[in-house]
Amino acid sequence: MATYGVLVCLMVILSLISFGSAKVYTVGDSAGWALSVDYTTWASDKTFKVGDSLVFNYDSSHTVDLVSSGDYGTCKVGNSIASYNSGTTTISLNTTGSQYFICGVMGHCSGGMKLTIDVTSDGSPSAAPTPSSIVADSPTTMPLGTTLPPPKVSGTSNIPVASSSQVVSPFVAVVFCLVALMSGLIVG
Ligand SMILES: [Cu+2]
Repeated sequence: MATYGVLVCLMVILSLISFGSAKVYTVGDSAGWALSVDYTTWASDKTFKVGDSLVFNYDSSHTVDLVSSGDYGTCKVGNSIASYNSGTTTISLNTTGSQYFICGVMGHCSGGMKLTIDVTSDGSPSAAPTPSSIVADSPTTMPLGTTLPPPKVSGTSNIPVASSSQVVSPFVAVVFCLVALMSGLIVG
């Protein structure tokens, strides 16, 4: 009986953990890495963290060049730190700080093919100040709906149940599951 509850809890925990960890961002979404895309706008609503990655999709008329801040500002080509032209380039974000990408084809950077992102450390709550509607809704999708225990179980009323933080939510769910299991409330 209780085995089913344990399995459900483990699945919920694993899905929440994977949801809250590394993300893969396709630069420009379906438009890819191309002229006529505003990458400042594209990046403006995203929070990049260490462990995330960028995927550039582009045709053979473009390249992806990792450049310095100065070369980014002046759209200087031919001085890149690294340059890619395979058509599909995945950049792993391994360090915090700003990163600068331009297209190395003359005129394309000034034509808009330039992207800068700010990479923050993984697990930094202050990096995601905006309310997260997706994460806040996830617990309601648990297949436990009707058997979900009330917040106040075994004197754990100090758990920040209503937190909107992307970092805290999975943790709360994990604690919920553990508390529920230990209390024998989830019996499948
Ligand atoms: Cu280009």
